[in-house]
Amino acid sequence: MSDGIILWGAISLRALRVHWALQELGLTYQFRPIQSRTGETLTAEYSGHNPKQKIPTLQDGDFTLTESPAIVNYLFNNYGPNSDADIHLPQNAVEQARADEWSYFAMMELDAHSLYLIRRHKFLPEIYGEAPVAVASAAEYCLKQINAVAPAIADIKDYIFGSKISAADILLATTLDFAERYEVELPPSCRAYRDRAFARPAFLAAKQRNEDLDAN
Ligand SMILES: N[C@@H](CCC(=O)N[C@@H](CS)C(=O)NCC(=O)O)C(=O)O
Repeated sequence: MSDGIILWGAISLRALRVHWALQELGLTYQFRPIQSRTGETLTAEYSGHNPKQKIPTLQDGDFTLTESPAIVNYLFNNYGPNSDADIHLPQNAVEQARADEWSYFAMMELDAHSLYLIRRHKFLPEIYGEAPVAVASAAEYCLKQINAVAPAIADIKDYIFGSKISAADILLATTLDFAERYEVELPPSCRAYRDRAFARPAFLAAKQRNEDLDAN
């Protein structure tokens, strides 16, 4: 018996990515507003859904999926083709490759290599320990990577594929915002791109739901 779509994960930027995809697609979903570092990801029930004990996790009927970029792409690819949503799905191998290039850049070069390290060792030292040299190096690396793509982002008219937002835009815009939160200064083109994406009604609805701890 399917319960429809259930999203586990509140407050976190990575859960916000999934809320945003769901809102862009106009999908109805239940929300389990559990947070990291509260013990809520450690329960037997949640560990059964996500043994990594992290948020977000998506349940779609009997299908359970973790990793925010995988979830965002699944939602676009599974529900996008038959929806009225104003979104872009890659139309051929070249477009898919371009989407992958931006997505892996955001997830690997920014999120995993540098931003998560800054997050853990500068903003959560009581849990992960202080590592000032690693933090400074990660911030420098992150800024170098962002500056390298700033001209390409300046050439983006609205979104990566034109006037319609794609899954890759959700990953890129949220990760650029992540960088600014962690004190990596965004070039003007990146800030403008992030601000444009974050002004979308679907983003604003997603942000509100991500922060609604009384929800279900
Ligand atoms: N690669 C994962 C990372 C998930 C992740 O690290 N989530 C954080 C919140 S943003 C978390 O659950 N942290 C709790 C912990 O590390 O114990 C994704 O993108 O979904």
